[in-house]
Amino acid sequence: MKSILILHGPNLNLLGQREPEVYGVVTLDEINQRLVTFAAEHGVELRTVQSNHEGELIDALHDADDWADGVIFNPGGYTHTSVALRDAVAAIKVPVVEVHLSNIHAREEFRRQSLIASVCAGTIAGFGWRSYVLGLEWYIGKLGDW
Ligand code: CA2
Repeated sequence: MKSILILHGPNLNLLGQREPEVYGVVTLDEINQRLVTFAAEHGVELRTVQSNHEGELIDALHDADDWADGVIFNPGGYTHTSVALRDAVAAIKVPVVEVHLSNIHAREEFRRQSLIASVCAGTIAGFGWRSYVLGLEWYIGKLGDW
């Protein structure tokens, strides 16, 4: 069975509780449940991790290189600041898809730059929790070779 890591960065544990106009009303647990169900329907095992700590996110990326067939990563605010996370993504062999709930290109100037994007297989932004589903669909197609 193929395995994918869903990696959520800082503050995403607050989803559904604050700023629903920007990030929606669905909680992180609900998003994870929906993704696990969708993946299982396609014969893919998911592991989900959320951390507010840069080093823990780096460790999760390094670990994923040993067991995962793909990573879907929302680096949160670190998207725009973290050379260390960029280096971690660049250092692993497993492909990483960057996802964002909001359309970072339609927001403040400082969110328009991603330090992560150029070392990822691709980026999906602006589709709420469905950004993660679109990332999964890419892996499911790729891993199933269609
Ligand atoms: O749109 C995204 O997914 C972001 O990665 C979310 C980050 C933001 O810094 C990025 O620019 C874009 C922020 C995540 C914070 O999530 C919250 C959720 C509820 C309440 C407050 C913050």
